[in-house]
Amino acid sequence: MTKALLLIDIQNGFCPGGNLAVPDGDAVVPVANALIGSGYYDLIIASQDWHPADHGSFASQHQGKAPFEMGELSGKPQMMWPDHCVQDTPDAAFHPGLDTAAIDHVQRKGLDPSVDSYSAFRDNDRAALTGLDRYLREKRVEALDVMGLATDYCVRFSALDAVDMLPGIKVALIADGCRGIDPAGVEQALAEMRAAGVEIVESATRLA
Ligand code: VGL
Ligand code: ZN
Repeated sequence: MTKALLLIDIQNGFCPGGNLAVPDGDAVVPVANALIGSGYYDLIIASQDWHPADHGSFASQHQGKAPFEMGELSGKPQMMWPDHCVQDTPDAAFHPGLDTAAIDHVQRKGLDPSVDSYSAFRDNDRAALTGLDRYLREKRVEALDVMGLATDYCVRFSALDAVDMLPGIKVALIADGCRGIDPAGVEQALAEMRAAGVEIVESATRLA
């Protein structure tokens, strides 16, 4: 069975010191490295939030808006984020402790300034695909483990899209390999993923 690990947005921007730091975000790095080193996976894939400097999810692009307020983007409700993960800046780079040499495929997302893209598979309008679903089909992936940052945003939407867009693939969440922005959001995200058929597991089950 072809098994893949999908590492979501393990970037400086989402780790302590980053522009959109997730509490304890860098704690996922040793979990990712242990899973990579275990030999359990046939493929290691990493997504990378990769925004232009004028991305419409940034509060800085909206008159009178502050980060973490709701606003609008292209006529739809949108969380206003601090400027983060701007292309070719250190904030967008993978965490320096991550074993990036082991990554087989990088999927960038969030390039279109007019729409956000929490999922590594498609934008928040579910219109433009990134191509990751096609890549996983081409590689005949049968089991996909998802982990990274942030549980309540990009991890959640990526895992839900994997179930939706890749029927027949077993999708699991590596719970100890994730950290979230908002505790209530994390609880809701876990419930949604579980309800959608995502198996919630600990990394130890892959390291045995
Ligand atoms: C993310 C908010 C904005 C994430 C990305 O990686 O979870 N969250 N951009
Ligand atoms: Zn972003």
